[in-house]
Amino acid sequence: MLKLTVLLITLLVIAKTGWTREKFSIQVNEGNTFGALVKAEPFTKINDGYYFFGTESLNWYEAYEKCRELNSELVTFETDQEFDAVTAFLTANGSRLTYWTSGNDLAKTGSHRWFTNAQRISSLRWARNQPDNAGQKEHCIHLGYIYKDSRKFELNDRPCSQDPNSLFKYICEAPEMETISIVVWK
Ligand SMILES: *[C@@H]1O[C@H](CO)[C@@H](O)[C@H](O)[C@H]1NC(C)=O
Ligand SMILES: [Ca+2]
Ligand SMILES: [Ca+2]
Repeated sequence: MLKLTVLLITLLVIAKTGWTREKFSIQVNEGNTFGALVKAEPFTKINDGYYFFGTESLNWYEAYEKCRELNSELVTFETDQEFDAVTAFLTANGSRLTYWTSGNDLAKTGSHRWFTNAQRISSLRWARNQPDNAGQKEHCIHLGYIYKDSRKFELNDRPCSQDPNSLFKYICEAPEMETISIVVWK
């Protein structure tokens, strides 16, 4: 009983006086605030993003699973600048292949969205007359040289699966980074 009373008083005193300073403070910031060296393999850094270029030809679902195995998702182009940077990288590397993105209108036909963030696709990088949902079967979005006379990478909708002519390479995008700083009193 006495022990308990002493403990209670001690606790009360501590609570009243309190500690005037926290031992440490934590701060979380978007991005790689201090430009720390980051080991990103197998991802390639392009501007602020990290991308993996899958070399197997797969349907959209298989491609998504491959990205999830790498703790990433199929690429989302939040801006056309990001699209231009990634396709410039491919062009510089001599690629004219076709690659899946996260874009689709599986939830509601005609409402094309990036699957990773549910944002409507407002890109100006569609190939001409696309998306056209040809044969009412095209619900997943890829990039490539869409027509014989295409001169650059553009977006197009194709069947997500069940189509031997819609097996594409894929681009995975790593999650964004945060910097956590811990400040302590010496
Ligand atoms: C870049 O080109 C090299 C050599 O052709 C090839 O091995 C590599 O897979 C290419 N990378 C991409 C992302 O296309
Ligand atoms: Ca992105
Ligand atoms: Ca199409």
